[in-house]
Amino acid sequence: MSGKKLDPLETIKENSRFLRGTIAEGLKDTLTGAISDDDNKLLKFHGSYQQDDRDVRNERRKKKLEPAYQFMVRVRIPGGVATPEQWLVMDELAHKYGNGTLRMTTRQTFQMHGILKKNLKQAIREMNEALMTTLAACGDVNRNVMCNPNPYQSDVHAEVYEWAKKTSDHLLPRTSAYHEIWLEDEKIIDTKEKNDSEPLYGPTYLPRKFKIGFAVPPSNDVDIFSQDLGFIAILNDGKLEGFNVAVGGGMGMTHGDPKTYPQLARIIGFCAPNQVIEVAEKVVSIQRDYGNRANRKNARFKYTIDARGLDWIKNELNERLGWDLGEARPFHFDHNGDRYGWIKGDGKWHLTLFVQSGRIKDFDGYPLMTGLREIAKIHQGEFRLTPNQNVIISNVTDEMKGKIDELVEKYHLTDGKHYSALRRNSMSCVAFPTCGLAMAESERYLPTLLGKIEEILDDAGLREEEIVIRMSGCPNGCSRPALAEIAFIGKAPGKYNLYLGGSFTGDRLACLYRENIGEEEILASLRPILLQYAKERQEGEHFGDFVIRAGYVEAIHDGRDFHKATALN
Ligand code: SRM
Ligand code: SF4
Repeated sequence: MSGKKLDPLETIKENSRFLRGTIAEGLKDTLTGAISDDDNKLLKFHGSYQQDDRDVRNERRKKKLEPAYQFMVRVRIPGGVATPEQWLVMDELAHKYGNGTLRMTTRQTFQMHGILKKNLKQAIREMNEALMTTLAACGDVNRNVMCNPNPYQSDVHAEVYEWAKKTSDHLLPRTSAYHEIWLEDEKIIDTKEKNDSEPLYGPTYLPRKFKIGFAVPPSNDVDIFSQDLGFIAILNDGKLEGFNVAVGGGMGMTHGDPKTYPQLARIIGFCAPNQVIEVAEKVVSIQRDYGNRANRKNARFKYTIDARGLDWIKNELNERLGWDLGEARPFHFDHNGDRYGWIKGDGKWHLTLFVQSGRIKDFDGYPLMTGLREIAKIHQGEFRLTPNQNVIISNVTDEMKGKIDELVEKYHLTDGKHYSALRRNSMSCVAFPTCGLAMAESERYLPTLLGKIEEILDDAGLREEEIVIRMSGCPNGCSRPALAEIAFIGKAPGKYNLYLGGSFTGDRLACLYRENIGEEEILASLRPILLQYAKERQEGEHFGDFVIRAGYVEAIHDGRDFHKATALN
C-alpha cells in the first residue's frame, strides 16, 4: 500500500482504541438522536448502524428538524440457529425498543430496526443476556458465518455447523470495548483498555467486511460462490471427509464503474475438517495484509485476489499454513433455494416456513409474528434461519408435531406451497425506508411485482416452475441478485436494471439484459421470454440456462466479464 493515501476510515480505526472512539459519550448526549460520524463508522463493528426514516426525511427537512435518527441492530448467530427463548427475546425487544417487526437477513440472522439512541444500550444488553452478541455483526471483520441449516442430513449437518460456529468464535474481535460500552453499568477506564490487543486483526482490523459460508451439497443455499471464503463439505459414504476451499466471491459493485463487479468464489483446494479454522485464520490474515486500504471500493478480498491471481493466493496460503491444501474433490450442487414443508430426519421433524423477504410482522389476515411467537412458547427444538430469509421450526418430536401444525393453521402460517414456485424462490433486501444506500424499493415492492409476473406464469403454465428471482435496491447486492436467474438491481425510484442468466445452483453470474426500466417494461421484457421458455425448454432445463441457450444473454463465469457481457437481443 506504500505511496497510496489511506482511506480516512483506516485512521479512525487506528485511533479508536480498539473500537471505542467516543461511542459511550455519544450515547449519553441527549441533544441529538445521532452520534458523531466517526463513531457511526465504529458502531458498525458493534453490530449497529445509525439510520434515519427515509419516508419522512424530506418532510422533516422542510420543518428544519433533524432526520428521524434511529438505529438498526444486527445479532450474530452462526448458521442461523436460535433457541425458542432467543426468539421470544428478539420478539419482545422488537416491540419494546424497535419498530415492532423483525427481519431475518440473507445471512441467517436477526435485524431489528427503529431503535432510538436512548434505548440502544439497553436493547443490545438484553440481546447479550439472551446470549446473542452483536459484536462483529457488521464492520471490517469477519461477519456472521453462514451454514446450511437443513437438519435432514443430520450427522454431517451437525458436524459442519460445529465447524461454522468454531470458525465464527475464532475470528471474533478480542477488544474489551464491546463489553465496556454495552454491558458495564459505568464505563470504567481501567487496565482492560491498556491490555487490549487484536492478535489476528491488529488495531486497524480488516480493510473491508469479510464473509464466510459452509455449504453441504447438494444444497448451495448459502450461495457459497458469493462468499469471501467458502467451505464446501465433501462427503464420503455419509461421512464428512473435509472441505473444498473457495475464495474471493462477492456481490457488491457500483453502477457504471467497471473496476467494481460481482465475482464468484473459486475453488483452490481441499482441507480436512480439523484444518478449517487454521485455513480461515490464514486466509483472513492474507486479506488483512494485502487488502486495499486506500480505496474501500476495491478493498474486498475478491479484488485482492483478482489483482494478484489465483496462483499467488494458493502459494501465499500454503506458505502461511506451512502445508499445502489438497486437491479439490468432486461435489455436486443441485439448487440454492430452500425446500419447504415438513421433513423427517434423525427421528425428528423439521418444518420450513415461507417468510416473504424475511420480514416478521403481523400482516392483515396473516399474523406471522404472533404465530411464530406462539410456536416459540411451546417449541422445544430450535429455530433455524435459512440463507433465503425463511425459517425452519426444527427438531420437533412426533408428539409436538400436531401442536405446531395447529398453530401453523391457526395463524395462517405457510410452507409456501400455495404460492408460485417463483415466489418461493424469491429474495429481496431491505432497501427503503431504513437503508441509507437504497436507490429503489426492494422488500416493499417485490411482492407486488411478483404478483404481476405470476400472471404471466399462469398464462405460460409455469406456476410450479422453480425460478430463482431476487431484487436489491442498489448494486450492493444484499439479496445476492447477481446469482439469480432473474434479478433486479435498483437504479432510481421505480427503475431497475434487469439481469438474466444466473444458474439455479448459484454458480454463474447473471448478465445485464435491460437497463433502467420501470414496471411496464419489466413485464413486457419478461413476458415473451417466459412464454418461449414454456414452449421450448428442454427436459429439466432451468430458466437461467434457457435464456443463455436461446441467445438472450451471455453466460458469465468470471466477474471481470460482468460489465463487458451484454444482452444478445
Ligand atoms: Fe448488505 C450494506 C443490509 C447482506 C453487500 N447492507 C448494507 C447496509 C448496512 C447499508 C449501509 O451500509 O448503510 C444495509 C442495511 C439495510 C437496513 O436497513 O437494514 C444492508 N445486507 C443487508 C441485509 C440486512 C439485507 C437483507 O435484506 O437481509 C443483509 C444482512 C446480512 C447479515 O446478516 O449480515 C445483507 N449485504 C448482504 C449480502 C449478502 C450476503 O452477505 O450473503 C451482500 C452481498 C455479498 C457481499 O458482501 O459481497 C451485501 N451490503 C453489501 C454491500 C456491498 C459490499 C461490497 O463489497 O461492495 C454494502 C455496502 C458497503 O459495504 O459499503 C452493504
Ligand atoms: Fe440497502 Fe442496497 Fe443492501 Fe438493499 S442492496 S439493503 S438497498 S445496501
